[in-house]
Amino acid sequence: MTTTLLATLTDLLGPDAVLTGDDAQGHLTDWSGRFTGAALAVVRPASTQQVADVVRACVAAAVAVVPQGGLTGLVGGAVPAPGTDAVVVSLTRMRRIRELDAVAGTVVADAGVVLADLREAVDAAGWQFPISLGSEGTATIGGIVSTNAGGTAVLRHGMTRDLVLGLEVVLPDGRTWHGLRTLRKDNTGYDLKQLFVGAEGTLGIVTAAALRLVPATPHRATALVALPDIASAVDLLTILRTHAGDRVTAWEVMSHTAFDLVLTHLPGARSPFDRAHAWYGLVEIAGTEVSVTDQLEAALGEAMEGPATDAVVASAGAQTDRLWALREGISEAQRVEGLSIKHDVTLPIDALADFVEVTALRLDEALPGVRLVTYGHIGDGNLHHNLSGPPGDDGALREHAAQLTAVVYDEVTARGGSISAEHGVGVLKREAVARTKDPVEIDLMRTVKRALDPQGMCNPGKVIV
Ligand code: S2G
Ligand code: ZN
Repeated sequence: MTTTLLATLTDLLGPDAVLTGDDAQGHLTDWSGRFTGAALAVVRPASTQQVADVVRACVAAAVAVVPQGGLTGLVGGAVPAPGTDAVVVSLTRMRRIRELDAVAGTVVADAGVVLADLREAVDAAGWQFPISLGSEGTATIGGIVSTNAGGTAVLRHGMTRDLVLGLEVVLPDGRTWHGLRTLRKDNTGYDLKQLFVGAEGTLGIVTAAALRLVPATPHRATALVALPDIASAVDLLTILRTHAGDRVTAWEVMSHTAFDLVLTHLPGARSPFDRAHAWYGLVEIAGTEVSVTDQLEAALGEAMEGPATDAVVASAGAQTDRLWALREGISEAQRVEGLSIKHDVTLPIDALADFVEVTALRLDEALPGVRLVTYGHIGDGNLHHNLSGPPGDDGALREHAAQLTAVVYDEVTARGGSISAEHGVGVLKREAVARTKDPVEIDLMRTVKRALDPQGMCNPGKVIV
């Protein structure tokens, strides 16, 4: 069966677009480095028609397909699950921006378009596509749609889900759903596109997306704020909004542990403050008027009377970039430091401070010296409550990983939070989601999966058990 399928795929796509053996290796481990799969082949179709042809061939051979974009995921969602025979379908050859409507503020892009390239093309047309990720130089449009990616501007513009107007999807039976409408209003039945956003390729292969753009905000005012604790970051969100309303585009928080890792590992990184602080916040206010700087300074003036202990306002582009690099460098800095146990969680905003305090105690009981590399999108209630081992002791962290994660998820669930805010479920969180989510919700998700993919063709072993 395998050789017949490989021959069919090669006939369909040409030999250069069917990778096996060593040629396929670069497609089999995701960004986290924790998940490596095995594939019968990795194929690189050049069109939606070719994707549909591949799916039909795999259906005939009863071999599953695993859709793949830039492979920047962290939960094993885009590589074959352990023990599954599959063909990886990489969308990275499909990189056309099909249409950009600078009047309506919409864009239609192939799944393989790199996020940074889309953002650049849209900027040039006087708009912006506001999904901003550290991995945007590699992440693809199909990938951010399939994982419902978030990033640092969710506070103002929402997640990818909020920006999708229509989709083109190759379904598990090989049919293509041509749903690339850019209409703002279309109330003609179920909102089918939302089934596929965040489904991680388990209901079909997203081959293109029609996306909503937002007006450009050329004036950005950015500041790094020193804080005594995370509760102050929550208090400051109210002050920022009082002064700048919906122009508050980002409000990111970092523990000193996270901040210090960046100072250690990011070449040229240095703190703008003359002493260390317990927590740091990065705020960005953006708009069409220069007054955003006045609004930021007024907000910081009030903040210095209360929750803030110091603040530095970026005076120009280069300093803005340096402040953002302190935040965007955390993920890489923690990777350089060693093993990172990641917890991408959401909590009610008023529960964040208590969650951090209680988990710090419980985690240190479980593994004395464990380091909380906590940072994230405070306005969304989303923390990356990532753990590094006691200095130089990744072994102890690896040994206690399951116990430490159980503590974090236990405290999240107890506060009505979510154990996956923006990174999705993949392989990593499938069991935990099945354990913690409402059984009716699990049953509904299984019903949808059975209805759309009765043969279990698309991305088996991911998202739902
Ligand atoms: C971020 C990146 C993933 C991680 O930087 O906001 O989503 O936790 C994270 O390393
Ligand atoms: Zn994040």
